[in-house]
Amino acid sequence: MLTYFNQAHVLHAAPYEYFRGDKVVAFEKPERADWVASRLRERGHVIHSPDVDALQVMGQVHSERYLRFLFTAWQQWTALAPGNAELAPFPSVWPVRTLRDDLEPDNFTAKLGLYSMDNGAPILAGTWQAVKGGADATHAAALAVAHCKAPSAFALTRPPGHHAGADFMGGYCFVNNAAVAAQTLLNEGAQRVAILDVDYHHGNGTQSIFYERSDVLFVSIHGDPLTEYPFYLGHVEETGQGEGAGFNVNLPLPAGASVEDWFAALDHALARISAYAPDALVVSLGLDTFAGDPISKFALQPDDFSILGRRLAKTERSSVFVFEGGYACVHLASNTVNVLEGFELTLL
Ligand code: OKP
Ligand code: ZN
Repeated sequence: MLTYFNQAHVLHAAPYEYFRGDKVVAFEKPERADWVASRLRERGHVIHSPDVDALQVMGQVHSERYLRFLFTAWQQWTALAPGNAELAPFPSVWPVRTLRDDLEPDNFTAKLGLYSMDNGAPILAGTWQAVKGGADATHAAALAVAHCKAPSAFALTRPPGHHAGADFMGGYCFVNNAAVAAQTLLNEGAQRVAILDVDYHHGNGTQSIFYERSDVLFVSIHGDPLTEYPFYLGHVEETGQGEGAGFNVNLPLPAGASVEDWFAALDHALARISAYAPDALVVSLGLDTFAGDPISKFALQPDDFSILGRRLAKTERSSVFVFEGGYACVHLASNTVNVLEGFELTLL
């Protein structure tokens, strides 16, 4: 599959994350994307570097103050104290209910908390470049599909994006690449775009960005937020608001759900997408539904990823695949390629 690879991704490499009360080696690491890139090359897929600038589209799905903060955060942080370049600033205070989020404080830690949903997205020296490169790769993939250079394209990038909202980072995510892809397709003439999020974790950022819009249908299959990250969004009754009423579909499954139940949810998702009759499809392609994923609890096997690709192809929509989660080092690359090849071979 035509792939746009964000080579700047290596510039964002968190040394550790907080997990079950402990500091552990980060699950979301540069090798993830490199493994997938090598596997794609081995299998003869063409990999391009993005040669476009996504900044304008990023501004359509994120707030200006948030993007300005992301762009300047490392510089603000290192200007504060001489040793700061050796440290990763994690947020430690958040404006939850009753606290004001309309005013941007002067204090750096306060700003960091204002723009974060959790402590899972540390700002590092190269974070902006990595994240901007990811948005560029996604923009390029969406442009290629919009301009009919290919029926489908893959944005191979990290860190992932689907937890990032218009105004906040979190859950490893900074810029919502799926939203960038959908907005690009609309800008290029699509009337309606569907986003299918198959990552194990609910795409709260994507849902919230499009919650009051009818030009983007968001459909997600994920672990029940009552027990699974991101916890505070992703329930069945969240169906959209205002203009967007009826254009948000959550299909949560209990942690430990069977493969059969997962594919039943997929059928339901695809039926909803089909009824919407979108001009294009964006797939938030998380591979953490794999049985061997270290932080997730679904049970898909390698062959199931080929089946997923085949079922997606049956929708016969121009499709942009955006890489999201997936943390099982040994199988991540082959599972990803199984989806993409399952899709392409069915189209042929
Ligand atoms: C990202 B994606 C905070 C991080 C807690 C977050 C999981 C994010 C998954 N310490 N874990 O949807 O695969
Ligand atoms: Zn995930």
